[in-house]
Amino acid sequence: GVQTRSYGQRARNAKNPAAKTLLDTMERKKTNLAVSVDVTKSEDLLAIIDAVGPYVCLIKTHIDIVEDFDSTLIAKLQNLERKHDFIYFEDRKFADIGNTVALQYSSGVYKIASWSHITNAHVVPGPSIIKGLASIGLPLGRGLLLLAEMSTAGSLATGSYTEAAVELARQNQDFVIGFIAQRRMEGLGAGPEEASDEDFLILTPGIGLESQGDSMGQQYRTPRTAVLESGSDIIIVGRGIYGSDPKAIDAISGKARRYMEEGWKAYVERLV
Ligand code: 5IU
Repeated sequence: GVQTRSYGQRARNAKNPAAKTLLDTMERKKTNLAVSVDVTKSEDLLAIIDAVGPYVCLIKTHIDIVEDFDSTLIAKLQNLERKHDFIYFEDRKFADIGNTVALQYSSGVYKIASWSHITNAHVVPGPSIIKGLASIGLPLGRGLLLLAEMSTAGSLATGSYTEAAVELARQNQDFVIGFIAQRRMEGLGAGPEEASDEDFLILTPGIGLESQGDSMGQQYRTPRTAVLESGSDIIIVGRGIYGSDPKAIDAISGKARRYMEEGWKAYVERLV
């Protein structure tokens, strides 16, 4: 297993405001669960977030799949954020040159930087993508995750590509707060004996208790495998929670609670 300091200790050392808020929220609510809500109707999006809100530290969105999006949706999302005490992660996976991603992040229909505390980026373009996003996000206190690995079968983000993502993060520790990855990569800080104050969050999608994967290359591992064996800090769960019926709100709450309990139990075990 991989050991780390507690979320609360790490919150106290965090310099980026989004990372600090996230870690504080995890410690306060005792949850390392993020729910990924990939639904196309704003009514379903809001109902699912309201149902899982008590059990999560983070809600992951794909705002561009909402068919009936209008700007009032953002205010409704923010009301749920206040009601349930979590923050947002728009899973935008930016991948263009610095100037373009700065515009995509700040402008257009979605104005992601104005409401999403955290977003993410591919490292294919190199350091310029971080520079572009930081020009918008840093003044707003936002945080960035780099895609170091993916959960899909045959992912090309492995080996030296993953190592390059870690290197880019180290060079931009004010804005880059962590990674989307399947494990805590070798040599990253946050260990109990760690002298340096380097600390990156590991957020892991591809988590499911009942299914091994889907027909389009997704691969699932359990919360326990991710958190205890692989050193992940936050489990990201989508269809494992809302999958069978996005209208079955009681079942969705129940499943969120179960994933929260599994994720937290694995975290507590890793601390000792
Ligand atoms: N997602 C992955 N794997 C990855 C990355 C992102 O599944 O490597 I990077 C996203 C895609 C989807 C969510 O929005 O996380 C997982 O949803 P399910 O739990 O429904 O498979």
